[in-house]
Amino acid sequence: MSNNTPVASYDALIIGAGFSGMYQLHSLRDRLGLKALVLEAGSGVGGTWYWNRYPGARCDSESHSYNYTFSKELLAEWRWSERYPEQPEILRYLNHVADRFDLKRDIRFDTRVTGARYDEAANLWHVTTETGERYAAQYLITAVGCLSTANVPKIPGLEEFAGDWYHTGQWPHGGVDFTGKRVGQIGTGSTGIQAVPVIAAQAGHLTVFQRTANYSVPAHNAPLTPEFQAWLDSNREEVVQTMRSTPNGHPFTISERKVFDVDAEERERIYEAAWAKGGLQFRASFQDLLVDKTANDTAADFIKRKIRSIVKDPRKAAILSDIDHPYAAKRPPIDTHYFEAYNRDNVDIVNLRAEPIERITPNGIRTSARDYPLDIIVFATGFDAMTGPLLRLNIQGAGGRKLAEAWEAGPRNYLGLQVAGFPNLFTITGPGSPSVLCNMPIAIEQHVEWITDCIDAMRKRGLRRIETTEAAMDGWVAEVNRAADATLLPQAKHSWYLGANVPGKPRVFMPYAGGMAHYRRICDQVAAKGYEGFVLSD
Ligand code: N01
Repeated sequence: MSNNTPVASYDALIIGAGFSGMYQLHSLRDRLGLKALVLEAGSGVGGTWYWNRYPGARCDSESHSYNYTFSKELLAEWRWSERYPEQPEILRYLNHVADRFDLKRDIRFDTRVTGARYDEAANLWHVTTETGERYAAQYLITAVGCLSTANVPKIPGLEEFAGDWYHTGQWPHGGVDFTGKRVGQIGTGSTGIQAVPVIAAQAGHLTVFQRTANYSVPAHNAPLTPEFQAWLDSNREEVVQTMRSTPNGHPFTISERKVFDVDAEERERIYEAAWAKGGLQFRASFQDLLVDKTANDTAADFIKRKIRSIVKDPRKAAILSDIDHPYAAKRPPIDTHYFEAYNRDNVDIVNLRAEPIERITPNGIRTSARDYPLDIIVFATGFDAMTGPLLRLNIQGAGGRKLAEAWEAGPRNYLGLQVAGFPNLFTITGPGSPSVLCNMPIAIEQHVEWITDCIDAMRKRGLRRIETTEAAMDGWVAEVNRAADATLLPQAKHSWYLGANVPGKPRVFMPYAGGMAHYRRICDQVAAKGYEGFVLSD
């Protein structure tokens, strides 16, 4: 990059044009009248939904809850077609929003941020891009999502593989033709579980390489009926209120009953009904599923029995139901005929706990037991979650301190929103906020609105700089740990919530498990007390 490149100046720069960045742009530009610009690596809006085009990609939140709620008109005019929205439909929705609010004129596409440096003297953030552009702004807001840095495991030999390989989070826009191919898929998280039945239906043969067996509950996806739409039209306000008042931001409430309030027969009936209904609300059947291991065991046992009853081959059933963590301690997937796919003759499963992958050869995957010849390898291996997308921006705060240094032992911040030493930098759905433990649009809207209100309050008071303190961060990190330790979530040792899926990453429970509604109250109180825990100056 040449230093002669002119610097384009803004009040605020936003990185990423997904759900967060789009709403942040709308809020700062159209509500506060700021000069704001979004820098986006992709060629279109959508973020997660721009990149994740793998077979079967669909949201696990129900469609009528997976949208913005800030505009009544927008809510009323958009019609989802199915119970769970498919990736192309979500992308159409986000394009509709971008066009409706005329956002694209202030988004620079094909612009990947490669560095951001805070200039103390000028109180400005300087941002550089892969294409050599230079930008400056008073506020820098990251809207990069929690799951946008693909994790391709460093398996020896990948570069020698003679076939094709793909990561689900960087899927080719033209799709992949699996017809007649021998496909190997590594990974059985939410993504892998969505992809298996769709790939299986097309491929000659599919071998699934499973390291950690996983629970899944049927999604029971179906077209939305006119009756449901009519109900939604007359109950929209209540649905939004429910989403804003529950711990997880979904449009259903968590039952108040506990597992052992009912006898075994009644419990079985409740689980059967939840299974028949399908979806993420299975975990809302009882209030203590995520805090009491003995209670959780009853749900875990129910699902394991379901797996064994669906999967006909006892060997495959044993591998799939040998699950080592409490139900929902890892993000619980929902599926469309996932376990049923293993009843097909062209689908097999390999237990990597018994025969680990040794290397990739030109012809396929070699485990400690044998070679699996393959034409295509699909990495459904997840993401360097939460911290990965932030760290790869190469952010340097006051005194040139790198975010990577500040977070060497894991993410430390205040409210998931700010890091001491990085003034005027806000991280939407950063680690330490409810984010991935919540229906994302609800978490995103709360952060965007809080940041917007904060900047508005500063401007009204003639203030230009906001920075959190080490003490505030210490207190918040303790609260994040307390909230996680009050649940069974840290018990899943192979969870990306803990960073355990990326070798060498510090093991820290990253999202805030205290619940979205509680978190919202904390943030509101902080603001009401004049932004307690932050130092504001001019
Ligand atoms: O990723 P994951 P994902 N060798 O990290 C395995 C969201 N999402 O893309 O468990 C062998 O969950 C890994 O094994 P293990 C959702 O929040 C949302 O599926 O680490 N295997 C695991 O099986 C979700 O939680 C929707 O032992 C390796 C898998 O790969 C998040 O995205 C839809 C390996 C990775 O699972 C991430 O899901 C889909 C290795 N070296 C996803 N490395 C919605 O509906 C990793 N694995 C909104």
